[in-house]
Amino acid sequence: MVVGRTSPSVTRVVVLLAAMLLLLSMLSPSCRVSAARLDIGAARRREKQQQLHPVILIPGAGGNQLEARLTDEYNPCSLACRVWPVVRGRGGWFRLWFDPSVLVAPLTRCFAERMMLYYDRTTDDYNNAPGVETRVSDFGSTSTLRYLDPNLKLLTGYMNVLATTLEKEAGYEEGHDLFGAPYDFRYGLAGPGHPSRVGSAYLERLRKLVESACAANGGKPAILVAHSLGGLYALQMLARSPAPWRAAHVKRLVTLSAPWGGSVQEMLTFASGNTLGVPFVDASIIRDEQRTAESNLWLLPAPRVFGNTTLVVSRYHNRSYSAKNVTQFLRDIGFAEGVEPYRERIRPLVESLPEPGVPVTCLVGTGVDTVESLVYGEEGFEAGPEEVVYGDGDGTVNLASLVGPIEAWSDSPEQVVEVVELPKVSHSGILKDKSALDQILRVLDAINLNATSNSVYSSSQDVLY
Ligand SMILES: *[C@@H]1O[C@H](CO)[C@@H](O)[C@H](O)[C@H]1NC(C)=O
Ligand SMILES: *[C@@H]1O[C@H](CO)[C@@H](O)[C@H](O)[C@H]1NC(C)=O
Ligand SMILES: *[C@@H]1O[C@H](CO)[C@@H](O)[C@H](O)[C@H]1NC(C)=O
Ligand SMILES: CC(=O)N[C@H]1CO[C@H](CO)[C@@H](O)[C@@H]1O
Repeated sequence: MVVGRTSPSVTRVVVLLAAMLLLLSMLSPSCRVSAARLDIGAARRREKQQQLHPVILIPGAGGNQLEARLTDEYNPCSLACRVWPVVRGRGGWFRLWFDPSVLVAPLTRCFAERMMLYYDRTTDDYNNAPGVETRVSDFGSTSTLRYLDPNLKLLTGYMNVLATTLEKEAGYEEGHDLFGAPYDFRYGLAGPGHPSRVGSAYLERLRKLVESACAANGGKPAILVAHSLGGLYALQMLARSPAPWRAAHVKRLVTLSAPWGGSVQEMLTFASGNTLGVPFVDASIIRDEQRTAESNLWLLPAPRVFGNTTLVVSRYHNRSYSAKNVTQFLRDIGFAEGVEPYRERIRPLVESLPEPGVPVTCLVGTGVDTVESLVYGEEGFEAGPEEVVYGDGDGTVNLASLVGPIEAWSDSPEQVVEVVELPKVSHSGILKDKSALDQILRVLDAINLNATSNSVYSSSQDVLY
């Protein structure tokens, strides 16, 4: 364990820092794929005797792009928010996430009020802010997954390195056997008996995409490659589909950094907001927005993984909180509105982790300092943590959450689970790290070349460059 100062990162705000770093590094050579690699891809494509199993990429939270449109019902908090953005597309649509203007102080508030979700008790479901319509564009394509901002193609974005590697080194082709399944990452899913209009519609859309990808590729079942929150969605889609459907349509689920049991860092997000130390962004504004996202409740540490372990201490309240005390924690940080949806919708959802019912490969980064517990002082939660204790994980998700829950699946004889640990690979670094990309190519090759593998657990120390 390492004791130190507050460390960065929240899945959703991760992109803020990424944007800044990318802006700074725009002039330096990017991860261009070399000419030699291009030749391998071309040769593979020529030699392609048979069709490949189609691949569907499912991004993590911050890797999705959202568009918004404002209607007459919209009640802006300021004049700036009434007129911003000045330039809007056909039908009034503009980019809501990710848009770098969020870094400009007066506009952070516009961003936050448009991003906020509202829990409606009467319908027991989440909605957008009044007067704000949102949409996920280019569903089915990997285009929005590849660039932070599609208008700035100079930026090597979220899943671009991965998608490009699949094209250049495994012979995949966009729109033919390579697809993307973006979603509105603010919404989540709920336990049995509770509606999730937006989340459930996404699962249905994903199912249809899987079916059409199979149909377009000679009936070959698809390989789902999902990052972070995308892994939780993919798992729920599979678990909520009939076994014959899974067998016919999905060959394997490959997850990258999936937070199966949530992460302690989410408690920091709820208590203090998390701007990753990016200047100009007001943490309290971002925090209030982050609290309303149902997906953030979903990512709070799950009791079945974290048990009684003390995760947060508040000296002001003279209390300590484990994953079993999340409702008390939400009250004490001043977010009582979150208690009911958490207790009714999220708790039952995270109580158990269903088996996917298709073979799974889980790639996880380890050995990166990850928030393990937080101590808040006499000043209370507003003042930020006095002490942050770090433990093992991928920098965002704790090791216990990355591997613990899926180990239970290995007890089931029909469930094939392969866990690959990637030392020193961070939560989002897994999308670019060579050792991770090599593992993904290995899995795809094994399937496409019809090789068999009996390994149930492997460690990839040997493939680290
Ligand atoms: C958690 O607390 C309960 C009751 O306080 C106790 O019975 C149980 O043994 C504890 N579990 C662990 C893992 O410490
Ligand atoms: C904090 O709680 C402990 C045990 O519950 C108690 O002994 C102590 O007096 C409390 N301190 C304050 C300041 O309330
Ligand atoms: C946390 O949960 C445990 C077990 O349910 C309980 O004994 C304890 O009083 C709770 N603590 C707080 C601060 O709510
Ligand atoms: C690992 C794998 O996919 N093996 C398959 C190879 O092809 C034969 C015949 O089509 C299948 O029966 C195997 O399952």
